[in-house]
Amino acid sequence: AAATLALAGCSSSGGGDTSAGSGGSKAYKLAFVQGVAGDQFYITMQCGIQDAAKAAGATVTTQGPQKFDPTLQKPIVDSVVASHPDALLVAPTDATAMQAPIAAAKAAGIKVILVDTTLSDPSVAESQISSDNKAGGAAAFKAIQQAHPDGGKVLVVSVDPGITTTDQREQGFKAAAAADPKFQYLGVQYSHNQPATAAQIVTAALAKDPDIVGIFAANLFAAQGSATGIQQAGKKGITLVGFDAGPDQMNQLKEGQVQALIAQQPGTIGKDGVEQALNALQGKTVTPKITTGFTIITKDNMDSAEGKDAAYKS
Ligand code: T6T
Repeated sequence: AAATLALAGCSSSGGGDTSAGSGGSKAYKLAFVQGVAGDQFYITMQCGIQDAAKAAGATVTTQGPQKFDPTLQKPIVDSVVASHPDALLVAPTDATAMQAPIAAAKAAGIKVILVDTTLSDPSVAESQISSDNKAGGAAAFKAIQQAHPDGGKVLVVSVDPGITTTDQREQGFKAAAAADPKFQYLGVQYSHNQPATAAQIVTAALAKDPDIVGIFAANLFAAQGSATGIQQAGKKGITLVGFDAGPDQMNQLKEGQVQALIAQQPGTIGKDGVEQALNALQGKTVTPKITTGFTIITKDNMDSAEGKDAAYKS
C-alpha cells in the first residue's frame, strides 16, 4: 500500500490546517482508498479530494493497493476502518468482493462515499459519484463508427469482470454496436489492468482477425497496452479509442497511436465526494447519486482549451 500526502501537481498537500478553511467547527478526518496506486486517474482524483478537504479544514489520508485487486484492497479498507476516520471515500475494485469490507465501515459509524466504481448493493454508501460509464462506452463506439462508416469488426479490451465502471463501458459499447448491423462485435477480453496483457490480447486478436477496424480500450492501462499491441502488429488504419486521458495517453494521441480518448473528470469526482462526505457528517442534505461528465479528446481538440482542461493534471 502506498500512503501519500504531498503530491506534485496538486495545489494542496492533504489538508490538515485546521485554522484555515470554512468547513465548520470540527476538523473531520477523511480517508481515501484508491482502486490502485500509481494510476493517473486516481492521482488526479486525490488532488481534487485534497484540495476540497483543505478548503474545508479537514484532513485526508490516501492509500491504494499495488494492483487493482480486491484481495489487496480489502486489508487496506480493514485497516482504515480500524483507524476510524469520520468518512471513507473508496473506489471498490470489485462489486461483490468489496461489499462486506465496506459494509463494515458503515457498521462502524463511518460515512461511506463511493467514488468512481460502485458495489452490488450501494445502499451502504451515503453517496456514489461516477462518470456516465454506459454513455462513455456508447461514445467510444460512435467514434469508431464515424471513422468506419462501412462498418467492420470491433473489439473491447477491458480490465476484469466485476468492476462496475469498465463493465458498464463495455455494455454501452456493445449495445451501440448491436444497433448498427454493419458492425460485428467480437466481444470483450480482459487485461487484468496490465498494459502488457492488453498488448498481447490485441496482437493475438489482429492475427486472428486482421480486418478489425476498431478497438475500444475501457481504461487507462488497457488503452496504453492496446496502442502498443497495434504498433507491434504493424497495423495501420485501426481506430483505437481509449478511456481516460493521462499524460502517456495524451502523448499516444499526439503520436497517432490512439485516435480518441474519453476523458473523465476525476478531480470533480473527488471534490464532489468530499462535499457529500461533509454534508453527511454535518447532517446536511446528501445527494445519493452524482453523475459526472466526460470529454472526447481527439487530435483536433487536444491543444484547445477544452482538450487541455480535460487531460488529467498529474
Ligand atoms: O478508468 C479509470 C477508472 O474509472 C476505472 O474504474 C478503473 O480504471 C481507471 O482507474 C483508469 O486506470
